[in-house]
Amino acid sequence: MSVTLRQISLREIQLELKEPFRISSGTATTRRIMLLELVDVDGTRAWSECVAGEIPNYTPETIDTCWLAITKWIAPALLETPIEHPSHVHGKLERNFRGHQMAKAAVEMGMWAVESHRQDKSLAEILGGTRTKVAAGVSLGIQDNPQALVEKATAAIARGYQKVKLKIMPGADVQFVGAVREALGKTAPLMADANNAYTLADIEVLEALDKFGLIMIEQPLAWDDIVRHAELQKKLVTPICLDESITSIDRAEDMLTLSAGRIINIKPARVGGFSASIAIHDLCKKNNVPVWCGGMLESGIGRGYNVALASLPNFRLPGDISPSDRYWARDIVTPEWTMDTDGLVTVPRDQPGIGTTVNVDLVDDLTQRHETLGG
Ligand code: OSB
Ligand code: MG
Repeated sequence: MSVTLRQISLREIQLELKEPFRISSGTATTRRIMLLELVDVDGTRAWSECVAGEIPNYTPETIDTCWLAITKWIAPALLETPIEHPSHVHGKLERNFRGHQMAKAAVEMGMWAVESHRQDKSLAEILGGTRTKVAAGVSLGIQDNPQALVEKATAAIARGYQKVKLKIMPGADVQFVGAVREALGKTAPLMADANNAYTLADIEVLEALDKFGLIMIEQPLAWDDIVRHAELQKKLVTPICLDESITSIDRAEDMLTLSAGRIINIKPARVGGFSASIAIHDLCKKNNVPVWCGGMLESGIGRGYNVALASLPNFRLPGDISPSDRYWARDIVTPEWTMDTDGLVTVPRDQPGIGTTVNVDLVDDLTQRHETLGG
């Protein structure tokens, strides 16, 4: 059964976060989110989300570069072109077209959702996902002082989150993580994420963090580095988890070859979509390296894609898949994403696509710009 896209509509909505989210490279307050609506020649439709931020502080992409890449290159390459299966989209988009993974992923993942509707099977099922529930963690932004972070982390554990990720940067690291470890005790499931804030010259700080028994330290060094992470991993007991550096299956292979990390955070958008995510998942599974699903402060649409992906068997650690009310006063889907008191999010396995319904009227109200490609 092949898919042929007839139309791709792009919109930008703005959605205000309940509280600012600060990482070492910048602060998000109102998210500018690109949503896509894909329509195939038979009229099957699916919504998808492009997760790129407003400024290029995570990867080089932004919502504006994605808008350009989709309208100028990606949509023209796919519209009216029969595609045998969504797993073929990634290869087609990689050929002679460098980078722009988040832009490519927004369309590729949308095509998986179209396929899921065409087959009337859940997205989780067509991806090969086996779980009925996925474990959720929370990612806590950098706070003004250690006590504020302790309060947030304590509340997160009480709420049921199975993992608490503490964002760190120079000046908000050892004291902050130490205070949380002290308050929550030795067994609390804590990790830290530096978003590239350190270099090998900061070894003393990194060795101090190594003493806290963290599940992992995420992306301490440069966003595109593998080699120095390998050097650092030799000096740390704590597993390094790579996020920004893993942009493809090749980079995942490099990490394994060089022992540059022991865990991968898979964000499907960062690697160009679901096919690349599944390839990295399978490679890691074969090498007994756990993966988990990262987040990009998604709306309920992007969250549906993450939940489906996290249902694959080697997603063995809790994902950054918090419920809708962690981020938004009101999400753009009904029902919103919820988490039970054991920190589990239910995978919608009895309906196709993202597994929840888009509030189109609300999306219309929030829309700042709109462009339709194809007929
Ligand atoms: O490094 O994982 C990251 C958000 C924006 C950019 C980078 C990151 C994050 C998060 C958010 O940690 C996690 C979430 O969506 O809850
Ligand atoms: Mg990260």
